[in-house]
Amino acid sequence: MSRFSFTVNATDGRARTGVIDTPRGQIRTPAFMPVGTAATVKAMLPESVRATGADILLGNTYHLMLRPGAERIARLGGLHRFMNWDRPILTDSGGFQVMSLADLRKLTEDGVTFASHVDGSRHFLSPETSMEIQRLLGSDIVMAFDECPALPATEDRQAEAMRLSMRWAQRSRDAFGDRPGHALFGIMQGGVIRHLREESAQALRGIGFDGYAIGGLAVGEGQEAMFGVLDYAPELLPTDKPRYLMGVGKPDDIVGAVQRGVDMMDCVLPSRSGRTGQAWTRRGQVNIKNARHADDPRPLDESCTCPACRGYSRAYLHHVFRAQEMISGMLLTWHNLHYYQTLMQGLRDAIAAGTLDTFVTGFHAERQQGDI
Ligand code: PRF
Ligand code: ZN
Repeated sequence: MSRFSFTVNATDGRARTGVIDTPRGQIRTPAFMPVGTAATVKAMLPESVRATGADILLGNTYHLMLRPGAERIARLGGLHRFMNWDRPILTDSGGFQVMSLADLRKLTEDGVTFASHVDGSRHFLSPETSMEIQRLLGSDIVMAFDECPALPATEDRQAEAMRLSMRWAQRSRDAFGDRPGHALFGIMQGGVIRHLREESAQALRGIGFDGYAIGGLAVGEGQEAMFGVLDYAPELLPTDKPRYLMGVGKPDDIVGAVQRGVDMMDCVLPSRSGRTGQAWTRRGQVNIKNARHADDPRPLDESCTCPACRGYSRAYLHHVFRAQEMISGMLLTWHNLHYYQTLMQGLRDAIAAGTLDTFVTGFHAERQQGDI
């Protein structure tokens, strides 16, 4: 029996709900993965992240290799022990972050050299070094090393990046080897061009992975174009393996992606926007720094059971944000992650009950009403 497996328990249209079993615990799908880039979900204790309902976190090869270093984390017992999170961790492979964060990048067939955004030091990432770093971290779900071009890009550019990513996917597979209990996910590229997505899916299926990510979306194409790709891309991938949409998204992006057959997602949005005074509720987005909250004794959302909504008024959240108190980021991040996980549970329950359409109609209707 394999120690990493995926079971689909119910489907509703193209949407699926199920469970990924790993040696570190179950991941209920569709799953939202909070981002713990630098071995922390910023402003949250791991037990608090768990209390919001998260089954798995995302970590970043790029950040951790630069600081504090993968060898050091390995010596200290691995990333789970280091950050005190004993459930599953998925790590991104680094290429995407190099392209958005590093300086002096040089891309070749072999890999990418770059200067650290932390201290300017020179580094090299390739399929082989990325697999080694993710092994040292002790990641449960390892991502193949890929290249994701920003959109808009010419068709030639999108084709070239996709084909390089597919050669790198084979090298990632070879370098990963056989590691029982650990999974390797391939990443589909191909931008917004259908025949490139088809070619990419074909290449990945030929190599064979434990799961399949859809990369190269939410990079500037807009929701309509993203949904356009998601109308066919998930079905190009094996039905019996998890499908992971990388770096998505806003609540309505998540709902649309799940409707189209996506099983996993991650995004910095709930945690990052919590620290900039943005809250997400079932009635839409709330900017807590707005003066209209200064005297408001009501919670962010009276139906929310998170600590921020059970114990604090909008007036308090407004005050601590304005005063730049640390509790501001803590409470808003907790609320946002709680909201995201509540949404995921709602989606899972609706798919299981065969009532996803009704759920989605209700989701949009509540948002349409606007904030209280
Ligand atoms: N590839 C990798 N990580 C990613 C992406 C990708 O295409 C994206 C695109 N939204 C986010 N994170 N490796
Ligand atoms: Zn709340």
